[in-house]
Amino acid sequence: MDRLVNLLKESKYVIALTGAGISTLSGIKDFRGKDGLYKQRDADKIFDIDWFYRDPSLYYTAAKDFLYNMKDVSPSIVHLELARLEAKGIIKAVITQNIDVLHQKAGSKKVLELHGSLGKHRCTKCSATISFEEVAAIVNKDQVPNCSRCNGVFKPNVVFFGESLPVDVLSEAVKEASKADLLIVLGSTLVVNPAAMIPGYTRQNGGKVVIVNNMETYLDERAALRYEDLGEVFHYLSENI
Ligand code: CNA
Repeated sequence: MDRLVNLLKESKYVIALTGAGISTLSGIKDFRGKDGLYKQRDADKIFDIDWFYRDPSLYYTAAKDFLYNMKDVSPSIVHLELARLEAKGIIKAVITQNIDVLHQKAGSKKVLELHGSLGKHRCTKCSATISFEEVAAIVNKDQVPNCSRCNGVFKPNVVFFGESLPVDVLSEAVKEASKADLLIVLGSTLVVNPAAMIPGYTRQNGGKVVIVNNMETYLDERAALRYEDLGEVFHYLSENI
């Protein structure tokens, strides 16, 4: 891991690309990991936009215990270390596929949320907005949050499968990854596009990619360094950089 420490110290522009794996250390299930959500039946429907419009209770029921208990969830050592490395000037930005707002909770300043976040919910009919806390209170009573003005259903500001990514966030992420001389991919299977293509922009411009993930990814053979265990790597970094 000293090689990683040296690489982080030598690099001029380090970007992190994070996935659901880093939040398993905070107790939030990922999708494809060993205890991931995809082990459940019909899990692929939970974040599917057609299913959401057909039956929003499918999403809210599944997400209740896993995402709407967020006020009790603390950032993991990975979130905290990324914020510390940003404050030290080593990391320039975090590009995340996560929707759980834990990077901001940990103190990261520059966070690009490719798939949106649960911070806000918007009425699908009249576009009224409502806070996470208000929605969580309703969802935790096993109800679907509906708009008090028009009775439309509230949808989180999250990119569901079948929806496009916010263009401005994606283009900024591409710009940051292209500038990076080192991109560290953390806790992602790199199968969801276009996020999975982000490391390509770094490599295309001569930058290196490091992967920390306990399952294979399509980029493993092209990574400068590869590690399995996020907890182990970030404990080491916390003591050595
Ligand atoms: P994924 O496909 O579930 O991959 C996560 C990876 O992390 C898996 O390979 C795991 O094995 C690995 N992993 C888990 N814990 C560790 C650990 N301690 N050390 C090393 N590796 C570990 O998730 P992706 O992020 O690649 O997929 C993108 C989806 C997941 C995005 O659309 C997200 O919005 C979505 N998602 C987000 C959250 C969240 O915000 N916390 C939770 C679940 C899903």
